[in-house]
Amino acid sequence: MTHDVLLTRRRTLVLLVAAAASGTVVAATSCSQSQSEAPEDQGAHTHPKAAPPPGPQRPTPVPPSPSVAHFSVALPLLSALQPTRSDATTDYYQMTERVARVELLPGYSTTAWTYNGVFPGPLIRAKRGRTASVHVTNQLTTDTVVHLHGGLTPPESDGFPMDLIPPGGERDLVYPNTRRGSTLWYHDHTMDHTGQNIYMGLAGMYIVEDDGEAALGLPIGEFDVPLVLANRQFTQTGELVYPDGNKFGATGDVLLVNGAPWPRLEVARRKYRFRILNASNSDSYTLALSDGRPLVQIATEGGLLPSPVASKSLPVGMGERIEIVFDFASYPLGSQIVLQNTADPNGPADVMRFDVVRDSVDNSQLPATLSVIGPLREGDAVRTREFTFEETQVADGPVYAWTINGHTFDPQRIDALPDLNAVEVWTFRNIPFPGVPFQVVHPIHVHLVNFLILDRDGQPPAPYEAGWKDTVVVHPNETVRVIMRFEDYRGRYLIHCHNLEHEDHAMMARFDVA
Ligand SMILES: [Cu+2]
Repeated sequence: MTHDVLLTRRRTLVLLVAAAASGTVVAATSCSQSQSEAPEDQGAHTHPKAAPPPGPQRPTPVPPSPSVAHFSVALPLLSALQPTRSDATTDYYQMTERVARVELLPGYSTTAWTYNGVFPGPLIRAKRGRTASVHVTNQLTTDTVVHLHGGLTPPESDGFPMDLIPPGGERDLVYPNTRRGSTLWYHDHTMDHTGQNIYMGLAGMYIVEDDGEAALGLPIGEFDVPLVLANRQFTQTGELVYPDGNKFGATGDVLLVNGAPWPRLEVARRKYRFRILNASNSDSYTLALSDGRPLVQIATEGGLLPSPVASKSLPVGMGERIEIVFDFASYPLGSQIVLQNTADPNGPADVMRFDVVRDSVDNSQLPATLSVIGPLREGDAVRTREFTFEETQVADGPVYAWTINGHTFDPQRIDALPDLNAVEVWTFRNIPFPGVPFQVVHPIHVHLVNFLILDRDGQPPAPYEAGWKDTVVVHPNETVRVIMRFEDYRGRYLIHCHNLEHEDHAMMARFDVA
């Protein structure tokens, strides 16, 4: 498919969907006062080609998913994908995108679009300083694109939305892994279809292991546990329900952790490291423990914080990763601690449960100093740029669309052109809908770089977000300033909202490193 064809399709989609925007927004106000990204809009099963009736529309309720007893399923542990071969510099991996029947809800078989037949995709444990070369074969009947989220990646492997792997196609993706240890993820990034492709299963965690980090003595092996959070909606027969045409965001009433609903993990009385990824399309979470004890965060998207930060609750927006170390040593055997989401407007909601079942020797450490965040000062910046994120009328018609600086995405248009090695300050502003209480957050993801938050509405970032990041949640009416250096690669990259349905409805912009 050519760029022009895609562009035409994109414009058509924007026009058709945006035509419903004002009615949909008004409808949303009547049923949600929340600032969460979960408007009661799941009923938008209507195909975007169907013209909506004028005026406010009541969203059609979606039937609930099959019920599952919470904590009845053991947490699936993600096994690491083994390289098919290795040489002096590179580890080679094979990934096949294919349809698979997977058991997500106990007793149900679900059709998923997978990497290598598993949901989420296989865990890749890469090594800092060693290249990972991933050979992707697309056996699906739809185009795909693979993006390594958080990677310092050359442009030809970064997964620009037009770099399609067609059905039957193959592509080699090269990830140099030169940046320090961190928890990344790979996921689909196909023009207009990222939301559906990820919802159907095309996402997985990617850890960059770092010898420097290993020297700290943090929990390793079975005590270093990836947790991939993603909510989904299911039919009564257990199939995934993707709300095609819903530009506000695909949500769901089942929270999966590593592909299992509200699971439980049996733990020993010792320290664990948990790497938490919010892979949900459109929902942010605020994590807290049921007994009120603080969570100790050690890392953001770009690796370790300067020192551990204890917080009663920790937000994790779409696309973001946080890492925590939690010590179960002080709990008696038999204790059960629930990890909750307190961002749920209906009250604390379950995420998963930790069951303390055994004693264990613990030789791991949680050092008071974890890392040095390289200085990057506002005075180093050679340029500032502003990006506004809003649903607004686009220039070429009486329609509303998700926009950045008033524009929908055009892959041919370069919206920013930083120089290689330049330091810049970028300002992100979330401009709310005028005159309605219903508002949304925009988690803003910048490809290629890691950035530091300078301030939120003029205030310094909270300690738990004072580290290297690649995605930052910008709340309604909020202004967030970030600073970063454009290193290593010239070429074509992206900045976009990581509400996947905002992204698919054109809330993206291209920047090139000159
Ligand atoms: Cu957004």
